[in-house]
Amino acid sequence: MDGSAILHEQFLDPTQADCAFRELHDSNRWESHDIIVFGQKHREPRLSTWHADDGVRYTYSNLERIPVPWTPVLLRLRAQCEEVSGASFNSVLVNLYRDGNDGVGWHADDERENGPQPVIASLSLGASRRFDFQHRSLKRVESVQLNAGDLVVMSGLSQSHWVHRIAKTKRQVGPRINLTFRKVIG
Ligand SMILES: O=C(O)CCC(=O)C(=O)O
Ligand SMILES: [Mn+2]
Repeated sequence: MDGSAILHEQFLDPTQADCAFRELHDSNRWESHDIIVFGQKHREPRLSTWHADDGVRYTYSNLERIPVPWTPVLLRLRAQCEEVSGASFNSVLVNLYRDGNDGVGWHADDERENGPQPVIASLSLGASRRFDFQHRSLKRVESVQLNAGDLVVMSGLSQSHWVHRIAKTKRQVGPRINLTFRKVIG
């Protein structure tokens, strides 16, 4: 891949992944938001929260996210992701895909606030879902199954040359949480 996406399978062992999932699932104050895609307003098909250091702002799909405070579990996961990636992160978007009707369409994390070649650490908890990448010009698609505890670290040109998605699925799937740690610039 021109741009890099490195998969660390079972970055969290099953017990750690399960604890983090349950803690976030039960105690996070999940928010539901409207986004604007191709000029049309939609309810985002997932719940989420945005956590950031002081003064960090982030807007995607015309939605400006208001940060809520970090929690101990999020700070612990941030430190672990910083250690393995060698990057530093000032924010995390936490997403809850309640079932197969939730997903996120083709997009790249290429908003100005992410900077030109962002390092993004994406940690999966809960149910397994398929993560697809599509090359913007070659249209080639590559897919990987993300299981609880798996970490994908995207860097380099991965956001400028590729888009990615979590497709909705008719399969019976339980809830999945994904955390994308980012370094947002003001
Ligand atoms: O849920 C995932 O694995 C990806 C989420 C994502 O791409 C995003 O929130 O920008
Ligand atoms: Mn993304």
